[in-house]
Amino acid sequence: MIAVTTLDEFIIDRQDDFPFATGDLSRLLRDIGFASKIVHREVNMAGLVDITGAYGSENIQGEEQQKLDVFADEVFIKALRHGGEVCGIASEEKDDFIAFENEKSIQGKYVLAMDPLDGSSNIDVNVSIGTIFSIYRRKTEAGTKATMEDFLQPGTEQVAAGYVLYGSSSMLVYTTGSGVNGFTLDPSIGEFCLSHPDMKTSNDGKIFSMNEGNYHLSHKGIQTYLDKCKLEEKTARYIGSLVADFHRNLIKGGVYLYPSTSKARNGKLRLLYECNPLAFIAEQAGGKASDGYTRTMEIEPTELHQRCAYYVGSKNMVDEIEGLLK
Ligand code: AHM
Ligand code: MG
Repeated sequence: MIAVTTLDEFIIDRQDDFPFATGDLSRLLRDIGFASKIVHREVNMAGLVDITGAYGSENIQGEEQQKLDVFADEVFIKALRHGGEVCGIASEEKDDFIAFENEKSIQGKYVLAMDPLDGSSNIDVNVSIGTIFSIYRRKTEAGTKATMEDFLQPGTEQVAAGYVLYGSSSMLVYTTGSGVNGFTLDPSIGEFCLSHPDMKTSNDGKIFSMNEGNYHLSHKGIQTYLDKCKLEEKTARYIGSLVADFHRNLIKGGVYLYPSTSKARNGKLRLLYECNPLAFIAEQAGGKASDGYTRTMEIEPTELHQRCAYYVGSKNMVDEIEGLLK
């Protein structure tokens, strides 16, 4: 028999790294692992059952919601409400945050921000999609309802963050601030198994990932950077699914760019649900994340669905972009 470390075993082993840990964070991470297995199952059935396609409603950003977005949102909320470790959830799919009122959850020490299914425009065409999550310690007293103050914390306050990639195989990657570890789902036993221990990204990379349809709408500095990448014969890779683009670049070395444009002054991606969690992972793997001027995790959020320009990946590549934006 081959020795494998499952996600649950790993989380329990790591709990001993935190003195005075009560196990709540460990339980929360396990709840996320469980919920993502259900989403994985559904994503894999997407072509078979009547679940693909539009759900017929729009979310707060005015984007059409897909059925699987709604499904994933509900699965995570249910699992976390049941778990009782978080007192509230902010989701990219919901206009406002949810403050749990049940007896157990109101005592929860944490809040969670998530994009339950990122890249959902890719669902119908069988391209990888993902879940992104970010966990903060609450600011308000346990036993009271969560408030906006609990969610509007800078990324530096994250206690854990991660993503699940539903791709050629499904993977869960997370950090609690002491390195990054990746787990691949073995569907035959229904367990995430440690496959990528202590993930590190290289300081330089060959890959640049941007929707170049936005080239002419972007800052001169970004245009210069893209031109330079081409002159240096770097590799262009853009899936249009942030989790998948980020994951590839993390492993192979590269940079992902979603700049502000003349049409979208703050870019497209959301600080709380997408940028901060992946910034935490990038930094923990030795990379960097920035809006071109400020370290992503130091941006003070003022609203839940705040957007920001985003450059993330290999450190020297992000440094170079920052230099060109000056
Ligand atoms: P979503 O949260 O509505 O799915 O949007 C986020 C996605 C990212 O996954 C992806 O990197 C980006 O939007 C692609 O945007 P564009 O189509 O403008 O290139
Ligand atoms: Mg998204």
